[in-house]
Amino acid sequence: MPLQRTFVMIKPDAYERRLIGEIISRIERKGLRIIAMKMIRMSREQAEKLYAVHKEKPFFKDLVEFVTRGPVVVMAVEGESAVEVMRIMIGPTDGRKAPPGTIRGDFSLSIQENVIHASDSPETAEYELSIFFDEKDYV
Ligand code: 3AN
Repeated sequence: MPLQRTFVMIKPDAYERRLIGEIISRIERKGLRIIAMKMIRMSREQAEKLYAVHKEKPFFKDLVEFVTRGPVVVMAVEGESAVEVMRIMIGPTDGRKAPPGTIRGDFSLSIQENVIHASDSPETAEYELSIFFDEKDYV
C-alpha cells in the first residue's frame, strides 16, 4: 500500500457549526497523520484555483462565495492510500445521499455546504496542496 499525501479542507459551514474538532478527531482516529495544518480566510484567487475545474459550472460563483465567506482549515494528510481513504471517509458530494458514518452523511444536508473537501486523486492532491503549502511546511 503506498504512502500518500492528500489535501483536506474543512469548509466555512463546519467552522460556523463548531465541527472542526469532531472532523479532525475522525481523521486522527482513522490512523492518518496531519503533517501540515492552518486556519485561514481563503482569498478569492485561491478559491478560483482550487475549483478551477468547475469554472464553467453554474454553481461556480456560489461555490467561490461560500468557501471565502468564513474561515477554513486546510491540511495535508498522510497515510497509506490516504487519497482514497479520505474520499471514503467524507462520502459522496450530496450530503443528503451520503451514507451515515461518512462525514458528509453525518453532518450535511446540502450539496454545496457539505462540510469538507478532500482531493479526488494523487495528481489533484499535489496541485491542491501547492495552492496552500510549501514543501518546508510538512512536519
Ligand atoms: P467533491 O467535493 O465531492 O469532490 P465536486 O468536486 O464535484 O465534489 O464539487 C466541488 C464542490 O462544489 C462540492 N464540494 C460542493 O461544495 C460544490 N458543488 C458540487 N456540485 C454542486 C451543485 N450541483 N450545486 C452546488 N454546489 C455544488
